[in-house]
Amino acid sequence: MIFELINDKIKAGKKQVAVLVDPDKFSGEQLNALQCHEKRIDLIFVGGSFTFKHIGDVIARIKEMVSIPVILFPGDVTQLSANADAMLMLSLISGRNPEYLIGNHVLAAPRIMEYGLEPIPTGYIVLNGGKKTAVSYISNTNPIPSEQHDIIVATALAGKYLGLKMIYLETGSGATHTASPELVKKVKSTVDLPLIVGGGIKTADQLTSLFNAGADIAVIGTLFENNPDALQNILDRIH
Ligand code: 1GP
Repeated sequence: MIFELINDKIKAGKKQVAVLVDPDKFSGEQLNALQCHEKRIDLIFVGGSFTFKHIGDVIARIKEMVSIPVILFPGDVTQLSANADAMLMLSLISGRNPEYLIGNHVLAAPRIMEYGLEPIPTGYIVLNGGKKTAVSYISNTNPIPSEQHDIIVATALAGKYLGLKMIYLETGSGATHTASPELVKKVKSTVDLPLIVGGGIKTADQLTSLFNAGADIAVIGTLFENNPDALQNILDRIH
């Protein structure tokens, strides 16, 4: 079970790096980099707010070459595949759009069961990361202003009380800034759930300060997409 694996690493005090693959932009260079750093990448997330390529084919290509767990990070019900090891069952709890709180989940549920996928219930909290991102536009939701710490912490806490198993703090793909370490610390100390942080991470320093503040999993997407080799430097620094 992938959730158990994630939790065991957290209990052992290990911070985890997740690399985000957008199926539309997947390349041979990315595959090489995943192979090259296989031992130092903990998870591969696959998906995005807006993709059209066949997600199952991309996952099959990855799984042929690397044994890192692949977790679906689906933007909608078209992004499901039995080839993945698990999926983030995302509730977009920062938003007020019922389609992203229950509508898509109803459509997806029979296929999740048929595929035998492990769903990991995750509270997805989108923060204002400095510019309008695809996730806000496509989901038709407003991000929470990132300085509104009390609202963000309360949202994460509500997610915990609703039974969600992980919290994902997101400033959006390609964000100009990440969630602040101060905010990460507040969320983690109030809501003791596995905490994923993503959006705008470009340097080892950012990664380290998010980890030190309490993030358990940091997601790197755009940097890996634009320059797969950049991963080397970051992984060297943090390991
Ligand atoms: C986006 O959190 C991820 O959903 C990763 O963001 O693309 O900015 O790394 P970046």
